[in-house]
Amino acid sequence: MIPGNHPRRKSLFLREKLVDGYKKGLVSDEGLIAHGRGEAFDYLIGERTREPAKKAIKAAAAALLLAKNPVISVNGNVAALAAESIAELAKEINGKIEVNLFYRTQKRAERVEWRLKNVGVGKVLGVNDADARIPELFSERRKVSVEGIYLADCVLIPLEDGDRCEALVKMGKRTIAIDLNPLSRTARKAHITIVDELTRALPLLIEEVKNLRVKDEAHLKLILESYNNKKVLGEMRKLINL
Ligand code: PTJ
Repeated sequence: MIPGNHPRRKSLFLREKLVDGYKKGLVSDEGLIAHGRGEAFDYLIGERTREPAKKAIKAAAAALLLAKNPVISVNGNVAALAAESIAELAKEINGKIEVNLFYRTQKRAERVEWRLKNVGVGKVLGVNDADARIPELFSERRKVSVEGIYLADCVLIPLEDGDRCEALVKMGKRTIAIDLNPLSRTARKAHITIVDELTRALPLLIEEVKNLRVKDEAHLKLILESYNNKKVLGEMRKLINL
C-alpha cells in the first residue's frame, strides 16, 4: 500500500503496525491517539535519533547492565510496535518482561502476553500475577508483579504516564523512559529519558548494551555519574526550539 519511495514511508509503516496491533486487540483506542502525539514530536525532532538521545541511550545501557534485577514494562503500543526488540533487549540484559497497562483489561493483558510469547519470550510477568501494588498510585498501572516491577531495581518504561513514573522513582527504582515528548512529566521525572521514537531507540539501546557489556563496573558507573538528564532534556528542547 505504501509506495517504496514515499518520503515518510517509515512513519506510515509504523501507523500500519499500530493499526494492525489494534485490530489484534493489543492496542487500546487511546493508544492510537497517543501515537499521534508521538508522531508530532517525532516530526519536530526530524524523525532521526539526535545526539542528546544517543547520550541517554548510552546511560540507559550502563544502568541496565549495572542493575541486579532489571525489568522492561510493556504496554499495548510497545507490544504492537516493538515486541521483537523487547525480547532481544531482555535477553541481552538478562532482564524480565512485565505487561503493565494503563487501560488494563485481562483480555488485553493476555493479548500482549500472546504477542510477546510469539516472538520467543519464555516468561511474561504481570498478566496473572499482578498482585502487588505500587503505593500512592491509583491507576490500573499500580498493579504489578512481586517478582517483576515490584522488586526491580531498574525499570525501563517506554511510552509511560507521568504518575507511575513518579511513583516508581519514589519507590527508589532507577527509571528509564523512552518518550518523544521532552516536556512530558514522565520525561522530566525519569532518571534517564531517551527522547526518541521507540522503534529507532531500541535497536540502538541493544547495540550499546552489547558494546558496554565488556566494560567493567567502574566504567559503567562513571557513565552514569557523568550523565545529566536535565541537561540532556534541555538540549533536546533546544533542538526543537521549545
Ligand atoms: O496500553 P496501555 O493501556 O498501557 O496504554 C498505553 C498508552 C500509550 C495509551 C498510555 O500509556 C498513555 O495514555 O500514554 P500517554 O500519557 O499518552 O503518553 C504516551 C507518550 O508516549 C506521549 O508523550 C507520546 O509523545 C509518546 N509516544 C507515543 N508514541 C511514541 C512515543 N514515544 C516514543 N515512541 C513512540 N512510538
